[in-house]
Amino acid sequence: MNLAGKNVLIYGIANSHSIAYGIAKELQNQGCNIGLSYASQALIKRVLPIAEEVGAKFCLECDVSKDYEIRELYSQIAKQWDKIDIIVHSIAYAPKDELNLDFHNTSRHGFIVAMDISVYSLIAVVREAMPYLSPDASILTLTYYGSQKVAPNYGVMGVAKAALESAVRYLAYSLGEHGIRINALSAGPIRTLSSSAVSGLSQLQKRIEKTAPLARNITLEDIAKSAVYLVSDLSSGVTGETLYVDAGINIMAY
Ligand code: 0WD
Repeated sequence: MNLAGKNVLIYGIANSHSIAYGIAKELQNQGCNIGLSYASQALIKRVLPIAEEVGAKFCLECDVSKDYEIRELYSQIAKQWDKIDIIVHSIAYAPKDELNLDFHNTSRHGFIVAMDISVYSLIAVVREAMPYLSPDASILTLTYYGSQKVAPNYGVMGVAKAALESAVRYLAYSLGEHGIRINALSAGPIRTLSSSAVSGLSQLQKRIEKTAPLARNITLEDIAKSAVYLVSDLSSGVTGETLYVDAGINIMAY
Protein backbone atom coordinates (compact mmCIF):
# COMPACT_ATOMS: atom_id res chain seq x y z
CA MET A 1 0.00 0.00 0.00
CA ASN A 2 1.37 3.42 -0.84
CA LEU A 3 -0.89 6.33 -0.04
CA ALA A 4 1.95 8.85 0.13
CA GLY A 5 1.22 11.88 -2.03
CA LYS A 6 -2.37 10.89 -2.80
CA ASN A 7 -4.82 13.79 -2.98
CA VAL A 8 -7.79 13.15 -0.68
CA LEU A 9 -10.96 15.23 -0.58
CA ILE A 10 -12.96 14.73 2.62
CA TYR A 11 -16.58 15.87 2.94
CA GLY A 12 -18.31 16.01 6.33
CA ILE A 13 -15.96 17.51 8.91
CA ALA A 14 -18.06 19.14 11.64
CA ASN A 15 -15.77 18.89 14.69
CA SER A 16 -13.08 16.72 16.29
CA HIS A 17 -15.61 13.96 17.06
CA SER A 18 -16.56 13.60 13.39
CA ILE A 19 -15.78 10.31 11.70
CA ALA A 20 -14.35 12.42 8.88
CA TYR A 21 -11.83 13.86 11.35
CA GLY A 22 -10.61 10.40 12.38
CA ILE A 23 -10.23 9.39 8.75
CA ALA A 24 -8.46 12.65 7.85
CA LYS A 25 -5.90 12.13 10.63
CA GLU A 26 -5.16 8.55 9.64
CA LEU A 27 -4.81 9.44 5.95
CA GLN A 28 -2.49 12.29 6.91
CA ASN A 29 -0.38 9.76 8.85
CA GLN A 30 -0.21 7.70 5.66
CA GLY A 31 1.30 10.67 3.81
CA CYS A 32 -1.81 11.81 1.90
CA ASN A 33 -2.46 15.43 0.95
CA ILE A 34 -5.70 16.34 2.70
CA GLY A 35 -8.36 18.73 1.42
CA LEU A 36 -11.41 19.44 3.56
CA SER A 37 -14.93 20.54 2.80
CA TYR A 38 -17.48 21.63 5.40
CA ALA A 39 -21.19 22.35 5.20
CA SER A 40 -21.64 25.92 6.40
CA GLN A 41 -20.08 29.01 8.01
CA ALA A 42 -21.51 27.96 11.37
CA LEU A 43 -18.88 25.19 11.55
CA ILE A 44 -15.88 27.29 10.62
CA LYS A 45 -14.59 27.90 14.16
CA ARG A 46 -14.32 24.17 14.83
CA VAL A 47 -13.21 23.18 11.37
CA LEU A 48 -10.29 25.60 10.87
CA PRO A 49 -8.17 24.25 13.77
CA ILE A 50 -8.76 20.74 12.40
CA ALA A 51 -7.64 21.86 8.95
CA GLU A 52 -4.44 23.13 10.52
CA GLU A 53 -3.95 19.94 12.55
CA VAL A 54 -4.20 17.66 9.51
CA GLY A 55 -2.14 20.03 7.35
CA ALA A 56 -5.05 20.55 4.96
CA LYS A 57 -4.10 22.05 1.61
CA PHE A 58 -7.50 23.76 1.54
CA CYS A 59 -10.64 23.97 3.60
CA LEU A 60 -13.64 25.03 1.55
CA GLU A 61 -17.34 25.48 2.26
CA CYS A 62 -19.77 23.37 0.24
CA ASP A 63 -23.43 22.64 0.90
CA VAL A 64 -23.93 19.35 -0.95
CA SER A 65 -27.64 20.00 -1.41
CA LYS A 66 -26.62 22.58 -4.06
CA ASP A 67 -25.15 21.33 -7.34
CA TYR A 68 -23.59 24.70 -8.14
CA GLU A 69 -21.69 24.70 -4.81
CA ILE A 70 -20.31 21.22 -5.58
CA ARG A 71 -19.22 22.39 -9.04
CA GLU A 72 -17.62 25.51 -7.58
CA LEU A 73 -15.78 23.38 -5.01
CA TYR A 74 -14.17 21.26 -7.73
CA SER A 75 -13.19 24.27 -9.79
CA GLN A 76 -11.48 25.75 -6.71
CA ILE A 77 -9.72 22.43 -6.03
CA ALA A 78 -8.52 22.23 -9.64
CA LYS A 79 -6.50 25.41 -9.05
CA GLN A 80 -4.39 23.51 -6.50
CA TRP A 81 -4.51 19.83 -7.47
CA ASP A 82 -4.15 18.29 -10.93
CA LYS A 83 -6.21 15.27 -9.84
CA ILE A 84 -8.20 13.81 -6.97
CA ASP A 85 -7.27 10.25 -5.94
CA ILE A 86 -9.64 9.65 -3.05
CA ILE A 87 -13.01 11.06 -1.96
CA VAL A 88 -14.48 10.42 1.49
CA HIS A 89 -18.20 11.23 1.76
CA SER A 90 -19.03 11.36 5.47
CA ILE A 91 -22.32 13.23 5.32
CA ALA A 92 -25.83 12.54 6.55
CA TYR A 93 -28.70 14.70 7.68
CA ALA A 94 -32.38 14.40 8.59
CA PRO A 95 -34.40 16.97 10.53
CA LYS A 96 -34.08 15.94 14.19
CA ASP A 97 -37.87 15.67 14.70
CA GLU A 98 -38.04 13.01 12.00
CA LEU A 99 -35.76 10.59 13.84
CA ASN A 100 -37.55 10.17 17.10
CA LEU A 101 -41.13 9.69 15.93
CA ASP A 102 -43.24 6.72 14.91
CA PHE A 103 -42.04 5.91 11.41
CA HIS A 104 -45.51 6.14 9.85
CA ASN A 105 -45.51 9.83 10.81
CA THR A 106 -42.42 10.61 8.70
CA SER A 107 -43.17 13.80 6.77
CA ARG A 108 -42.72 14.19 3.02
CA HIS A 109 -40.35 17.07 3.69
CA GLY A 110 -38.24 15.09 6.19
CA PHE A 111 -38.04 12.13 3.82
CA ILE A 112 -36.94 14.28 0.88
CA VAL A 113 -34.33 16.17 2.90
CA ALA A 114 -32.86 12.95 4.35
CA MET A 115 -32.67 11.32 0.91
CA ASP A 116 -31.26 14.44 -0.74
CA ILE A 117 -28.45 15.16 1.71
CA SER A 118 -27.66 11.62 2.82
CA VAL A 119 -28.02 9.76 -0.50
CA TYR A 120 -28.30 11.97 -3.57
CA SER A 121 -25.31 14.03 -2.44
CA LEU A 122 -23.07 10.99 -3.01
CA ILE A 123 -24.21 10.73 -6.63
CA ALA A 124 -23.80 14.48 -7.11
CA VAL A 125 -20.29 14.68 -5.64
CA VAL A 126 -19.16 11.70 -7.72
CA ARG A 127 -20.71 12.98 -10.96
CA GLU A 128 -19.16 16.43 -10.63
CA ALA A 129 -15.81 14.90 -9.62
CA MET A 130 -15.50 12.75 -12.76
CA PRO A 131 -13.33 15.17 -14.80
CA TYR A 132 -10.91 15.48 -11.88
CA LEU A 133 -10.63 11.86 -10.67
CA SER A 134 -7.48 9.85 -11.27
CA PRO A 135 -7.93 6.60 -13.26
CA ASP A 136 -7.64 4.39 -10.16
CA ALA A 137 -9.57 6.68 -7.80
CA SER A 138 -11.34 5.25 -4.76
CA ILE A 139 -14.46 6.65 -3.11
CA LEU A 140 -15.77 5.89 0.36
CA THR A 141 -19.05 6.66 2.09
CA LEU A 142 -20.29 5.98 5.63
CA THR A 143 -23.37 3.96 6.48
CA TYR A 144 -25.08 2.30 9.44
CA TYR A 145 -26.73 -1.08 10.11
CA GLY A 146 -30.11 0.63 10.58
CA SER A 147 -30.27 0.19 6.78
CA GLN A 148 -30.71 -3.58 7.17
CA LYS A 149 -32.63 -3.97 10.44
CA VAL A 150 -34.89 -1.65 12.39
CA ALA A 151 -32.95 0.62 14.73
CA PRO A 152 -35.39 2.38 17.07
CA ASN A 153 -35.24 6.20 16.72
CA TYR A 154 -33.26 5.96 13.47
CA GLY A 155 -36.40 6.17 11.32
CA VAL A 156 -35.99 7.81 7.97
CA MET A 157 -32.20 7.63 8.23
CA GLY A 158 -32.47 3.84 8.10
CA VAL A 159 -34.33 4.10 4.80
CA ALA A 160 -31.80 6.64 3.55
CA LYS A 161 -28.87 4.37 4.49
CA ALA A 162 -30.50 1.43 2.65
CA ALA A 163 -30.76 3.67 -0.43
CA LEU A 164 -27.17 4.83 0.08
CA GLU A 165 -25.84 1.25 0.14
CA SER A 166 -27.82 0.48 -3.00
CA ALA A 167 -26.50 3.66 -4.65
CA VAL A 168 -22.96 2.47 -3.84
CA ARG A 169 -23.63 -0.77 -5.75
CA TYR A 170 -25.07 1.07 -8.76
CA LEU A 171 -22.23 3.59 -8.71
CA ALA A 172 -19.70 0.76 -8.49
CA TYR A 173 -21.22 -0.68 -11.66
CA SER A 174 -21.20 2.59 -13.60
CA LEU A 175 -17.76 3.68 -12.37
CA GLY A 176 -16.14 0.28 -12.84
CA GLU A 177 -15.41 0.75 -16.53
CA HIS A 178 -13.42 3.87 -15.60
CA GLY A 179 -11.34 1.86 -13.10
CA ILE A 180 -12.87 3.81 -10.21
CA ARG A 181 -13.96 1.97 -7.05
CA ILE A 182 -16.56 2.93 -4.47
CA ASN A 183 -17.41 1.26 -1.17
CA ALA A 184 -19.35 1.88 2.02
CA LEU A 185 -18.08 1.46 5.56
CA SER A 186 -20.82 0.54 8.03
CA ALA A 187 -19.66 1.88 11.39
CA GLY A 188 -20.90 0.84 14.80
CA PRO A 189 -22.45 3.64 16.87
CA ILE A 190 -20.06 6.31 18.06
CA ARG A 191 -20.91 9.62 19.75
CA THR A 192 -20.75 12.55 17.31
CA LEU A 193 -22.79 15.67 16.56
CA SER A 194 -25.06 13.75 14.16
CA SER A 195 -25.54 10.64 16.29
CA SER A 196 -26.42 12.70 19.37
CA ALA A 197 -29.71 13.48 17.55
CA VAL A 198 -30.61 9.78 17.82
CA SER A 199 -32.15 8.96 21.21
CA GLY A 200 -30.91 5.90 23.11
CA LEU A 201 -27.33 5.94 21.82
CA SER A 202 -25.78 5.37 25.27
CA GLN A 203 -28.05 2.39 26.00
CA LEU A 204 -27.21 0.92 22.61
CA GLN A 205 -23.49 1.29 23.30
CA LYS A 206 -23.90 -0.42 26.69
CA ARG A 207 -25.72 -3.32 25.02
CA ILE A 208 -22.96 -3.63 22.43
CA GLU A 209 -20.35 -3.89 25.20
CA LYS A 210 -22.25 -6.88 26.53
CA THR A 211 -23.26 -8.63 23.32
CA ALA A 212 -20.83 -7.82 20.50
CA PRO A 213 -18.22 -10.50 19.72
CA LEU A 214 -15.43 -8.07 20.59
CA ALA A 215 -17.33 -6.98 23.76
CA ARG A 216 -16.63 -3.31 23.18
CA ASN A 217 -17.65 -0.34 21.10
CA ILE A 218 -15.63 0.78 18.14
CA THR A 219 -13.37 3.81 18.09
CA LEU A 220 -12.64 6.48 15.52
CA GLU A 221 -9.31 4.72 15.04
CA ASP A 222 -11.02 1.41 14.18
CA ILE A 223 -13.06 3.18 11.51
CA ALA A 224 -10.09 5.13 10.17
CA LYS A 225 -7.89 2.03 9.81
CA SER A 226 -10.57 0.19 7.81
CA ALA A 227 -11.08 3.33 5.75
CA VAL A 228 -7.38 3.18 4.83
CA TYR A 229 -7.92 -0.37 3.58
CA LEU A 230 -10.93 0.63 1.48
CA VAL A 231 -9.39 3.71 -0.13
CA SER A 232 -5.97 2.18 -0.75
CA ASP A 233 -4.87 -0.49 -3.23
CA LEU A 234 -5.01 -3.05 -0.41
CA SER A 235 -8.66 -3.38 -1.54
CA SER A 236 -7.91 -3.11 -5.28
CA GLY A 237 -10.38 -5.87 -6.18
CA VAL A 238 -13.19 -4.63 -3.94
CA THR A 239 -16.01 -2.36 -5.13
CA GLY A 240 -19.70 -1.88 -4.35
CA GLU A 241 -19.25 -3.48 -0.92
CA THR A 242 -20.43 -2.55 2.55
CA LEU A 243 -17.76 -3.36 5.14
CA TYR A 244 -18.93 -3.63 8.76
CA VAL A 245 -16.64 -2.03 11.32
CA ASP A 246 -18.81 -2.60 14.36
CA ALA A 247 -17.00 -5.01 16.72
CA GLY A 248 -19.07 -7.75 15.04
CA ILE A 249 -22.49 -6.76 16.41
CA ASN A 250 -24.15 -7.16 12.98
CA ILE A 251 -23.55 -10.93 12.95
CA MET A 252 -25.53 -11.49 16.16
CA ALA A 253 -29.17 -12.66 16.12
CA TYR A 254 -29.70 -11.39 19.70
O1 0WD B 1 -22.62 6.49 15.20
C1 0WD B 1 -22.27 7.24 14.29
N1 0WD B 1 -21.83 8.47 14.52
C2 0WD B 1 -22.33 6.73 12.88
C3 0WD B 1 -22.24 7.60 11.82
C4 0WD B 1 -22.50 5.29 12.69
C5 0WD B 1 -22.52 4.89 11.31
C6 0WD B 1 -22.46 5.78 10.30
N2 0WD B 1 -22.34 7.12 10.55
C7 0WD B 1 -22.28 8.03 9.41
C8 0WD B 1 -23.27 9.16 9.43
O2 0WD B 1 -24.57 8.73 9.09
C9 0WD B 1 -22.67 10.06 8.37
O3 0WD B 1 -22.97 9.56 7.08
O4 0WD B 1 -21.03 8.67 9.34
C10 0WD B 1 -21.17 9.88 8.63
C11 0WD B 1 -20.53 10.98 9.44
O5 0WD B 1 -21.28 11.19 10.61
P1 0WD B 1 -20.66 11.64 12.00
O6 0WD B 1 -19.20 11.80 11.90
O7 0WD B 1 -21.24 10.76 13.02
O8 0WD B 1 -21.38 13.05 12.25
P2 0WD B 1 -20.93 14.58 12.12
O9 0WD B 1 -19.64 14.81 12.79
O10 0WD B 1 -22.10 15.39 12.60
O11 0WD B 1 -20.74 14.78 10.56
C12 0WD B 1 -21.79 14.71 9.64
C13 0WD B 1 -21.76 15.99 8.86
C14 0WD B 1 -22.56 17.19 9.31
O12 0WD B 1 -22.50 17.55 10.53
P3 0WD B 1 -23.75 18.40 11.19
O13 0WD B 1 -23.74 17.80 12.53
O14 0WD B 1 -23.32 19.80 11.06
O15 0WD B 1 -25.03 18.08 10.43
O16 0WD B 1 -22.38 15.91 7.61
C15 0WD B 1 -22.26 17.23 7.09
C16 0WD B 1 -22.09 18.16 8.26
O17 0WD B 1 -20.79 18.61 8.37
N3 0WD B 1 -23.40 17.72 6.39
C17 0WD B 1 -23.28 18.35 5.23
N4 0WD B 1 -22.20 18.62 4.49
C18 0WD B 1 -22.39 19.33 3.36
N5 0WD B 1 -23.59 19.75 2.98
C19 0WD B 1 -24.57 18.77 4.89
C20 0WD B 1 -24.71 19.50 3.68
N6 0WD B 1 -25.90 19.94 3.26
N7 0WD B 1 -25.43 18.36 5.85
C21 0WD B 1 -24.70 17.72 6.76
